[in-house]
Amino acid sequence: MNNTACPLDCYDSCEIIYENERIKAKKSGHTRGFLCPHLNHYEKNLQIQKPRYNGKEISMEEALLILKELLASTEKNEILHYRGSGNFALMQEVSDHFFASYGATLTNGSLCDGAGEAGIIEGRGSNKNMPLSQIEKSEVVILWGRNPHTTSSHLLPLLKDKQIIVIDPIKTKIAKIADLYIQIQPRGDLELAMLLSRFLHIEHGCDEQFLEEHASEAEDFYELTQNIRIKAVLDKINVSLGDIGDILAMVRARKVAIICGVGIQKYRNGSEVIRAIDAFATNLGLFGKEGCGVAYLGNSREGIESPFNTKAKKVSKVDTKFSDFKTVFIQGANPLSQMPNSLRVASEISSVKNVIYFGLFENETSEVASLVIPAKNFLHKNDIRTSYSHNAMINMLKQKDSDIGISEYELSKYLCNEFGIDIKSEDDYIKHFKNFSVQNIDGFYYVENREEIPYQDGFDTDDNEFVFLDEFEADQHEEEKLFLITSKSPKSLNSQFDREESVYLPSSMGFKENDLVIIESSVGSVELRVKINNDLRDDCVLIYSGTKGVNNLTSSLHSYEGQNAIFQEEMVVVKSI
Ligand SMILES: Nc1nc2c(c(=O)[nH]1)N[C@H]1C(S)=C(S)[C@@H](COP(=O)(O)OP(=O)(O)OC[C@H]3O[C@@H](n4cnc5c(=O)[nH]c(N)nc54)[C@H](O)[C@@H]3O)O[C@H]1N2
Ligand SMILES: Nc1nc2c(c(=O)[nH]1)N[C@H]1C(S)=C(S)[C@@H](COP(=O)(O)OP(=O)(O)OC[C@H]3O[C@@H](n4cnc5c(=O)[nH]c(N)nc54)[C@H](O)[C@@H]3O)O[C@H]1N2
Ligand code: SF4
Ligand SMILES: [Mo]
Repeated sequence: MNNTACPLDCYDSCEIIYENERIKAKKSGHTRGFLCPHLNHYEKNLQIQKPRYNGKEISMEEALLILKELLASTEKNEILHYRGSGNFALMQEVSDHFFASYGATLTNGSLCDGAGEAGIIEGRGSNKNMPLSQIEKSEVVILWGRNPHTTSSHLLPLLKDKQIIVIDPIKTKIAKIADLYIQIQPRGDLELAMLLSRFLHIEHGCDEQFLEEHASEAEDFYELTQNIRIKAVLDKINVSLGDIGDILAMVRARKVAIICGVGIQKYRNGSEVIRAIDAFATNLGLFGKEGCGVAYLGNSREGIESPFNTKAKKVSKVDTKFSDFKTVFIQGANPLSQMPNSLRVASEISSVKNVIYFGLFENETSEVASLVIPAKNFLHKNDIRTSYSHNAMINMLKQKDSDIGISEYELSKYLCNEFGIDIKSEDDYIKHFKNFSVQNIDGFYYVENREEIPYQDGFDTDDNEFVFLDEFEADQHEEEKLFLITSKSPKSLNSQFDREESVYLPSSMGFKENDLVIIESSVGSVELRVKINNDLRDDCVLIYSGTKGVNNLTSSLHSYEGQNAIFQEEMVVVKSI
């Protein structure tokens, strides 16, 4: 069998055929015969070849023995297991099973979508995603802080022949071909969403029957939207009354898909932003109907029970106090680059006695680890995965043997055996996951019992009604500073692959290509060379995720809801050096 799937943390979760030593896209299904550059060049990336301890190369047997000894010589409450999303497949969690059963500490919270998810759950009672098959049936698509050419290219074929609205401070590729583009001021989305609901109400455009059945508090929410001073707010966020009129004219009485990304929720009030967008969708009556809905990052585990023991003490993965631990095992993550406030993280990690890195590639974290254990890549191990944008469950069969690295299962099995903890066979776990899927007439496997059209029977809240925001915090930021946008690069997947090295500035700021500048926030600073990008607003600075030093600038505070990182809360200044 030569079928597998891309393992990366990406909306698309593409299906792959491995043939004649080449990675190819599956022609049928949502993958549609093409992959992105990450997978097209995957095997050219240099993986860590051998384990090492204190800088010296050792064998895998020696590495496992040292790992066992480091764990055995640490008090259990001084061991932390920090797992990231370098590989998004389900078997990656098997190491949680060992560490939780052993008595170590795990992490909770999110560096990614947690604020938005919290807002969605507060409003709807659950985070069921609008699947691709429904987006395909829509007539109008609003891409709200989502950059499909970079982060979900398999959406693009579905957008053909639809009316497109883009709301994004950066004039992205999709913005350039949109029917309507709003170059909104960053963090203006909450107020825009509320004003859209307000004007929809004024124009008698709300779906009254839907509101009566599923959202009886809509009138109170309308009153809340009246607290916004229209002219002052529209001027501030750079949206005109004409824009509001145009959006409403395009969406009224149509099948509308609102596709949101993580950009809109990288702020302390991130949950409120998505909840306000959900409220607008509710006023339009977009839930439970064919071709309508809100797509975000759905819960990829919805409807699947974990076979692993993950009951453990947990600490936040956003502001982790690494120095509370003597031994930290880092898997599939590069916290020294990807966590907020990198200088804090570096100083915390420097006081950990044993830093163990279990990953594929060298990076800031492998550099400081005393024990480095190479993982196997997805072609060399069995796994199975789901997605946060569609409902397929895809088996990931091992394609070939390799002498390099160890799989998460083999490493966990070794540790479980050494410490007397029960662990089932790899096959049993994969079968367990498969049991939550069913084959459709199209031949593909899908997670069972997921609603094709979510919320057809009402919302999942206690009384099945949508719960509107009943208060909100108006945006306040330092007017004299610039917005930091830190979104995803086409060349890297966060800190994997070809990482960016520049800061992108509009030419209106007066810097020239290749100038060396220092970017400062109240948290820290970073020096980078300039690239000019006039798709940016005059008040925006873009530094992609994965750029070394970008998180020197970001704060390790949490979002108010959802324990999420807030990568765009800090404002910045740029100075020549
Ligand atoms: N090539 C590539 N693909 C990836 C990744 C990668 O690193 N590289 N990472 C993967 C991961 S982990 C994730 S979570 C997803 C995320 O994928 P997306 O959800 O697309 O996330 P971002 O690129 O962070 O942001 C998307 C858009 O939000 C806009 N934005 C920023 N701030 C605001 C704002 O205040 N308001 C509005 N309206 N828009 C704003 C940005 O300009 C950007 O165009 O992508 C996945 N796919
Ligand atoms: N400034 C800024 N910071 C951000 C973001 C942002 O947009 N801007 N985005 C945030 C988001 S959305 C996310 S999801 C996080 C992601 O942050 P992380 O979860 O830290 O992800 P990566 O940077 O992709 O690092 C993953 C590491 O996983 C390892 N890896 C890959 N495959 C495997 C495998 O099969 N097994 C093992 N054991 N290891 C493997 C690789 O060596 C790689 O270095 O970053 C967050 N940080
Ligand atoms: S689009 Fe996403 S899932 Fe598909 S190959 Fe690229 S990274 Fe993997
Ligand atoms: Mo993410």
